[in-house]
Amino acid sequence: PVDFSGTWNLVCSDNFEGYMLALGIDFATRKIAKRLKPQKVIEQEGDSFSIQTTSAFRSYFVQFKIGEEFEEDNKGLDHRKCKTVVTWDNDKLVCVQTGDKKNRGWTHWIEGDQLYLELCCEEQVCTQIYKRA
Ligand code: RET
Repeated sequence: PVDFSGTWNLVCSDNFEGYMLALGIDFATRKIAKRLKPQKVIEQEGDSFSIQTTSAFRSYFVQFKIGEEFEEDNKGLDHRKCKTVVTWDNDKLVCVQTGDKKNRGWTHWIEGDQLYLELCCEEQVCTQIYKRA
């Protein structure tokens, strides 16, 4: 089975700007955020996860159990509350964030020594690649 646990550093990001625009993130925040190289610290214990995304500017923390819906606050991002659920699709972690925004969610998977993150909101898809610290 896959283990996402560890510390991961962003190495590349495609269309984060489009994703942030779809979320309605303001201009000033987008200008700062697009230059950031966030670090992810993932703790996985069975089907329990905590994911800390840290940057010099702002950070985001989320905690969940596979298959258990929770209320996500998206604090520090767009602050829109979502009913969120994360499930396994084979070895991919698939998150659906139901709320005001259509087609909102993300998928995490590992290929080789790289962690992939695809972020979706409305018509926008952002793809990020992280490497182990
Ligand atoms: C930052 C900086 C401030 C503006 C925005 C950010 C985006 C954070 C995102 C976090 C995604 C977290 C996920 C967790 C699970 O893996 C970097 C905090 C918009 C998109 C997908």
